[in-house]
Amino acid sequence: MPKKLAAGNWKMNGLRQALDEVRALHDACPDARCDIVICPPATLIGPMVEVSNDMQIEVGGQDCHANTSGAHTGDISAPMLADSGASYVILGHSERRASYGETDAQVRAKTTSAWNADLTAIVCIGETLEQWEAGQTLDVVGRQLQGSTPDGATSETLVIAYEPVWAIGTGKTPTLEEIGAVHGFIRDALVKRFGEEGQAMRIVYGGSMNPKNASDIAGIPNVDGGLVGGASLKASDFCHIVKALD
Ligand code: G2H
Repeated sequence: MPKKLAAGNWKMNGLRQALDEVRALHDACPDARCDIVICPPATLIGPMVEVSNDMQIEVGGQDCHANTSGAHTGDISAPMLADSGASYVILGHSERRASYGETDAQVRAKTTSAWNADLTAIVCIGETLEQWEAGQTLDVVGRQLQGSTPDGATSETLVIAYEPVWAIGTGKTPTLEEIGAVHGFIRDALVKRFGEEGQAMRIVYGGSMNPKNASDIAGIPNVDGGLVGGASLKASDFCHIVKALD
């Protein structure tokens, strides 16, 4: 079974003072057995790497450009993230797909760029409420999975995050059975495409994961961790989730 991953997605939250939460997280969960990564805003990546240097906490970006450099005002490349000390990057989050029209092909190109910079890509996929209600979840997830991930993925370079869009920041989640069915479907697709390596790839759940539901979600087969937004901002809440995944 893959080692579980607790990934915090701080989104556009956090000034320097928020680094205290990283120290508090370390103090609260010093011996975590799962992998921990926090993806703060780009402005905090360097400072967070310094703070977490002696801790078992890795740092990631929330997006990268597909190119390594060039005239792309406001963007950050994968080598820049790596140069700041990041080791992961979230790609294709539904907020970026919705706000910036990111397509599967773009996410796939960004993933290749991330790999070239030795970053592990956390590629997000998930259906909207409309698609969920229309019973299209597996179609959408299967299409996004295929379209957003390049060939040659390994368990070291790729993490899949299943995030139903309607569960993000809403407090709503699918039932445990529903999450299990989608993760099982993703596992089958990964094994079909990547062989044995697909068995070892981590499939994490995201969408209103919190200290109350973390243990139940962590116990579902093929759930190898969580991508946690709001509940990763407070060390005490995130530590609860880390412990549930341990
Ligand atoms: C989903 C998740 C983090 P939240 O976006 O990726 O956010 O846990 O706040 O629903």
